Amino acid sequence: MKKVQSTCNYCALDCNLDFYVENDRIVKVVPTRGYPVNDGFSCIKGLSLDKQQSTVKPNSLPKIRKEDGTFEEVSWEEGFSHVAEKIKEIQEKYGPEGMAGISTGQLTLEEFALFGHVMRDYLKTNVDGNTRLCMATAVVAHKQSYGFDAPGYTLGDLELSDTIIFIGSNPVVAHPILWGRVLNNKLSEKKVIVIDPRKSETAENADYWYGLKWRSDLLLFYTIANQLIEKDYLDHSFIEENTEKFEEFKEFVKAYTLERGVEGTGLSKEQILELVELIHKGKKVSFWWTMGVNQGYEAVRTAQSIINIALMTGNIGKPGTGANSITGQCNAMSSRAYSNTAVMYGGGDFTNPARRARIAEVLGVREDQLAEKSTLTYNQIIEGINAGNIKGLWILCTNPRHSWTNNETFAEATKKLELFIVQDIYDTIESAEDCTVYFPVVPGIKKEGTYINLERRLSAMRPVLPKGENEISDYEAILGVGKALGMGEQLKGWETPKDCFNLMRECSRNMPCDITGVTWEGLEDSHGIQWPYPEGKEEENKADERRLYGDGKFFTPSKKAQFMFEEVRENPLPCTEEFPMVLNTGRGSVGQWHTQSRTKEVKFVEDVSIKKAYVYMNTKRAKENDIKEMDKIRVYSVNGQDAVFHVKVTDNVQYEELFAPIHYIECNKLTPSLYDSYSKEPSYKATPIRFEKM
Ligand SMILES: Nc1nc2c(c(=O)[nH]1)N[C@H]1C(S)=C(S)[C@@H](COP(=O)(O)OP(=O)(O)OC[C@H]3O[C@@H](n4cnc5c(=O)[nH]c(N)nc54)[C@H](O)[C@@H]3O)O[C@H]1N2
Ligand SMILES: Nc1nc2c(c(=O)[nH]1)N[C@H]1C(S)=C(S)[C@@H](COP(=O)(O)OP(=O)(O)OC[C@H]3O[C@@H](n4cnc5c(=O)[nH]c(N)nc54)[C@H](O)[C@@H]3O)O[C@H]1N2
Ligand code: SF4
Ligand SMILES: [Mo]
Repeated sequence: MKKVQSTCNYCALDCNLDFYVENDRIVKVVPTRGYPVNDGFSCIKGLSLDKQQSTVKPNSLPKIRKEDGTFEEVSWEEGFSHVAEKIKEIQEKYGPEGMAGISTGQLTLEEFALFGHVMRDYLKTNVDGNTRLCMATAVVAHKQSYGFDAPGYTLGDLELSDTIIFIGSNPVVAHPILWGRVLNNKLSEKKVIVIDPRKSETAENADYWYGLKWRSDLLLFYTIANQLIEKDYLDHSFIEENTEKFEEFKEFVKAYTLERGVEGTGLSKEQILELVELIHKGKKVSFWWTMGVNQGYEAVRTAQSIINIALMTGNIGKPGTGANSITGQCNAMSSRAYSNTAVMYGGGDFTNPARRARIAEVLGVREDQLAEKSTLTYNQIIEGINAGNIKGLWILCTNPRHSWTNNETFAEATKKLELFIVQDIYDTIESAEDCTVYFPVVPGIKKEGTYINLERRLSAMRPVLPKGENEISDYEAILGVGKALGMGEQLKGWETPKDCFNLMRECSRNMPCDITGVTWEGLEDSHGIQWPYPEGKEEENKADERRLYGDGKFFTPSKKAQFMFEEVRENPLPCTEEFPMVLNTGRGSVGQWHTQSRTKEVKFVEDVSIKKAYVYMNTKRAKENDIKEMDKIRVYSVNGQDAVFHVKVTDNVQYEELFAPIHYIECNKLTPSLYDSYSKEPSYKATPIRFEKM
């Protein structure tokens, strides 16, 4: 029996798994013992990866839609030349930006690096990622506060922290192995605190739950900051030596009185003061945030209000501390630095002359052969299609017809496209319904490449099974189109994922995310390697777990972290008499993954999960409306849409709230086209609604 160690390509933990293979069949999946992230454990999704060998159709060929609307199967060569011709035609007719792409945080580093090269460098088009729906807020917050998009923690910090505060984060469901690390923490003084309007599965298992009013986190953290200052619960020397703009911040938060905090957050004075004391008394306080923070209309400032608290109390860079953003998708961290979308390979702006020169040198091209600017954002791409300016779209490893906010606007957009390429492992996804070309590619178990997890750890994906006849990977599909487009010399050095990895390593040299010491072979069967890992410094970086900011130095020009703040804004989409309640949305269960295209891989879940869209409703509200478990309601949204849901009755959501799992397409039919002003991440979590019993 052969054993192959590879990476789980669902969530951002990037657990490593040992696949045992006999006669080209996976017979057993065992979480890798001794791997620092998941040491012999994993969740049900990782354990089910072997199911891909039967759920993904083997030996599929590309499909092109004919005039009569039916599909014709063609060879890969025909598929590539058809797509290349269509792209050229569109760019001739509508200009380079008449074509666009949507990338992902779930492919390998090498795959979206190549996609970015073909689409952005060569075709001069726009490509944004589904990471925009997810991590864009944290990216902008990090860049402004720390000077680089560099989450500094290591997962071991969860085991060392005496006060662990989760904000808008539900790891019991969304990051079970991370929650396992919390359980590993045996400190007698350990306290787990959850800040979430909903009594989530994590809140149910925490020591403290603060069920604040939705979208009031920014107000809460400014109120807390003001209290910490008034009580002088500060780390003065850290503030003095390692931060800037504290005095301005101090003045600014004076207006955020306890009374104002109580009124706006719905928490009591005692609750807020208790939280202040918990933060003060903790010796190693860590803050962990996820989508409850990232997906709002003032999300960047909210993330930074958490960073500010960590900075002013000196809870950063030391064991068990940090203002820590938890990433969602398995490779969002690679996508952020290596997709050539918002920043250049390895980080740095498209307008930075030194970076342009360096990247051109590494890729062996002229500077004018590199993308000239940061991409249009996801919302601008969809709006561009609907306005008739963009006529071609290529999406890979994402299902926006379901996951995009106000998702009927995506359905409307795709009908206007002359070329719509969908590249996926399942042709049954909602987004494929209107595609003009479908590219079937092999799943993770047949691919090779690199993943970077939430704590900056690189790990290897290696083929567990061989590819069958006609079967190709995402990398090969993108390369095929690049060649058909006539990229020629510009693809030199990109022949294989390993070649691409070596280019990306060079692009990272001397950047905060330097990975020049990592080698393709060195990553295999390893414990993974956290960046930075520069060449020549392997010995001093050999520890399995490393964190950033231990020396109090950040990546800004002054090396000091910045206090970033701005007045709390009035909610642009408040509840009204017509829409008096809010729709909260998020992950439903451990086994369900986003748009559920992959749920069939998790057989136990597929068998038991609810097939129809549902919402959670507060018991009192249900009683008042004579609604019983699994009754149907119609929910009307402020965006003008409505949809039918079954009801599950619970005390864990607020009276004014419904909570919809995102795994059903109805959910995002109702979410609005509202974004954070800086990150352009959708505000998915608080849509004004009303409902009607059916
Ligand atoms: N099983 C499973 N695991 C997953 C995923 C999956 O689809 N399925 N997806 C992965 C991905 S890509 C991501 S990004 C992560 C997401 O991981 P999480 O962000 O942890 O999950 P969510 O359920 O989206 O949202 C977390 C919480 O935010 C809360 N929230 C809503 N509004 C507010 C608010 O105003 N303030 C505060 N403080 N909280 C609020 C919600 O009630 C919810 O409990 O999960 C990853 N893991
Ligand atoms: N209301 C609301 N909406 C949300 C969120 C929310 O909290 N609330 N969360 C948002 C977030 S954080 C995220 S990350 C997005 C996720 O949204 P999506 O990215 O649209 O969701 P997925 O279902 O993960 O889509 C991944 C697709 O890739 C395919 N796939 C799997 N493996 C491969 C492969 O190797 N190659 C290729 N080419 N395809 C593959 C799968 O079949 C699937 O169709 O949803 C966002 N939408
Ligand atoms: S916790 Fe995340 S990475 Fe680990 S097995 Fe589960 S889905 Fe995969
Ligand atoms: Mo995500």
